Amino acid sequence: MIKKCIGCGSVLQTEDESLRGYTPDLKKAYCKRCFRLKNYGEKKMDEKIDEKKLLNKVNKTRSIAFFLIDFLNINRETIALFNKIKISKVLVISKSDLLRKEMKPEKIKLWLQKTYHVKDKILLISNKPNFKSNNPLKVLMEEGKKEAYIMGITNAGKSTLLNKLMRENNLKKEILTSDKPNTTLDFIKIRIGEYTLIDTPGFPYENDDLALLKKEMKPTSLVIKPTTTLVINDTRFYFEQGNKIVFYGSTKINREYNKEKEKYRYTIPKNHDIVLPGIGFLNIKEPCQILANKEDLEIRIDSSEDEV
Ligand SMILES: Nc1nc2c(ncn2[C@@H]2O[C@H](COP(=O)(O)OP(=O)(O)OP(=O)(O)O)[C@@H](O)[C@H]2O)c(=O)[nH]1
Ligand SMILES: [Mg+2]
Repeated sequence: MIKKCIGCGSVLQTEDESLRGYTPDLKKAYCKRCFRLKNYGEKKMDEKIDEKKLLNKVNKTRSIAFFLIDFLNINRETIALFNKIKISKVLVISKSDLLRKEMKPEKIKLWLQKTYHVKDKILLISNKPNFKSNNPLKVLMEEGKKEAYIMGITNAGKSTLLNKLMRENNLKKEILTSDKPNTTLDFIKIRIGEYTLIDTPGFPYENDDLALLKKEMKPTSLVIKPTTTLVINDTRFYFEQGNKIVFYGSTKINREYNKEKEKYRYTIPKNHDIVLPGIGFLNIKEPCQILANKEDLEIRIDSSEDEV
């Protein structure tokens, strides 16, 4: 009989230590990798998740998909991934405890509809008890579905959501969660009453800063002097005129200034954001011209209260 690791969903095996699911003893609940990740925070295997295979499999079903993204990772690229899901789908903003308190759910939903043309249901969730989360099980009931895939980019909080739902329904099982990418490696089926929820491996996402933001997102005001280049990680913005801008995202990222001119010109309209995928965004109130080192920067309407 096939037995799966309860931590990552891999089929347990005793044959090859270099492959997924290895355990020295098939009686164990976790594979060696998950045991080490759970107990020592260690993660050695560099896992590859096959995005196409995952989507093909889900798109062949009649289930519903909940796609999780945290607010700082909402951008063109992640919304494009969401749109590759062809069955009924729901966009779930995870880790909503990290949102600024002024950001009201209804405004965020309107902004998503306007900016990214999201036509599907939108939920806001958090694993923190003081945040009033929407309940995905309620959506299943409303939609008359019995089975749901919990999808999303890696580290979005999919397994954490399932653990929370299991706890609330007095189920003891616990899927492994961590702030490292690709913790879940295969489908993990969970039965909650009449519903089946399936945890899935996260979509790979090029970003080293996924888990840096731990507390409520605080804006950082930046005063930019004329002819100055603002450098945030590997993205550079040369400002011809001075400007006052606000950075939303983790304060732990690398930020510095220099004077180098860059290649690609952008005209930023009033009240727009420059998106730094996975890192955050720069909120520009006053229209300006910038030169950047990247050709395909995403510029979008900002999500602040007054604009939506
Ligand atoms: N602040 C906050 N952190 C959360 C929340 N949900 C999950 N996290 C943290 O986010 C990290 C990733 O959580 P996981 O549940 O492992 O994410 P996942 O989507 O299953 O990740 P993969 O299996 O790698 O695709 C962990 O460190 C969690 O503690 C939340 O609601 N709020
Ligand atoms: Mg997971």
